Amino acid sequence: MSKDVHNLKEVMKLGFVVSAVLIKQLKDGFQITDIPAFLASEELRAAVAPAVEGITEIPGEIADISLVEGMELGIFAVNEVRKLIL
Ligand SMILES: [Ca+2]
Ligand SMILES: [Ca+2]
Repeated sequence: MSKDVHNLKEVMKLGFVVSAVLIKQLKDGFQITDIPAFLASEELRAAVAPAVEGITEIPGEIADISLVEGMELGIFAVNEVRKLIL
């Protein structure tokens, strides 16, 4: 059975969550309190564990990525970017 891309997706998700939390905190400029607020972010905390778990399988996932999986990741990325912008 071919590997899926869920570990890759979870790492991408973490990247998008980090961006979203940073944007939220830095929208009104940088204050020192942004750092603890960033670290305390529930959304960020929820995204870290799945991203770290199985991270070593990502090269294998990338190596046997299928067309459908590529499209799935593309759609996922577009949706996440849209969330960042809107
Ligand atoms: Ca994972
Ligand atoms: Ca701020």
